[in-house]
Amino acid sequence: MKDLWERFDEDKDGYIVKADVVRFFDKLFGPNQLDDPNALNVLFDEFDTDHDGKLNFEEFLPFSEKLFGEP
Ligand SMILES: [Ca+2]
Ligand SMILES: [Ca+2]
Repeated sequence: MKDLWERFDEDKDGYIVKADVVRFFDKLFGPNQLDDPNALNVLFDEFDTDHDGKLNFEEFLPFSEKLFGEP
């Protein structure tokens, strides 16, 4: 899981921002898979429980569970 976190947080600032998620998906699935920015916003806001616009590791865990179905 820490592994996955590090792949998302490529700039290693300790937070996942939307740009990190977009970059990760581009790498995984090819560019422009997230062509609906609203879908990303909805997904992101659902897990950004303190609404600071970024995901810390605690918020990232349920997020990755939803995406990849693993704890
Ligand atoms: Ca980051
Ligand atoms: Ca947050």
